[in-house]
Amino acid sequence: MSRNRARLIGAGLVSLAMLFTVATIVLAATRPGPSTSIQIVIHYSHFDPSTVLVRVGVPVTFTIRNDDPIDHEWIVGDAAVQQKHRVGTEVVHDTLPTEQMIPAGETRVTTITFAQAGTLQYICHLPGHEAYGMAGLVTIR
Ligand SMILES: [Cu+2]
Repeated sequence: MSRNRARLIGAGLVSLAMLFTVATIVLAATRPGPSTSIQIVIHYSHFDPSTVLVRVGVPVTFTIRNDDPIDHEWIVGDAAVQQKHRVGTEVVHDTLPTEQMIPAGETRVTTITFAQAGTLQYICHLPGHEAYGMAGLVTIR
């Protein structure tokens, strides 16, 4: 390999490395980090956003706004909790911060501290809503 060719390849590798560095910085700047304050908007029977990222042990305040003309609920929990509500007959949930009823056009604010890393779902269990796609995911890190 000629010295010039080797120099060209070297310059190319440096450029590539710089490109990756820039790409990594841009990604880091645009990727949303764990939040302590999250707004979830309900519209057309969907949660927006449908994925949120939070930290273990740090209180997170959720503001859930129902823009629909019908009632919804927001139940956060593991598979067992979701199954209980999926088949359950409990109509009113108003005692747990992780179980909110949000009447049409209203907003509810609740603060939750997630004790363990992992993922939990949030689902509206009013008839047909989960099947329609009214579900989201909390990732706890
Ligand atoms: Cu719903």
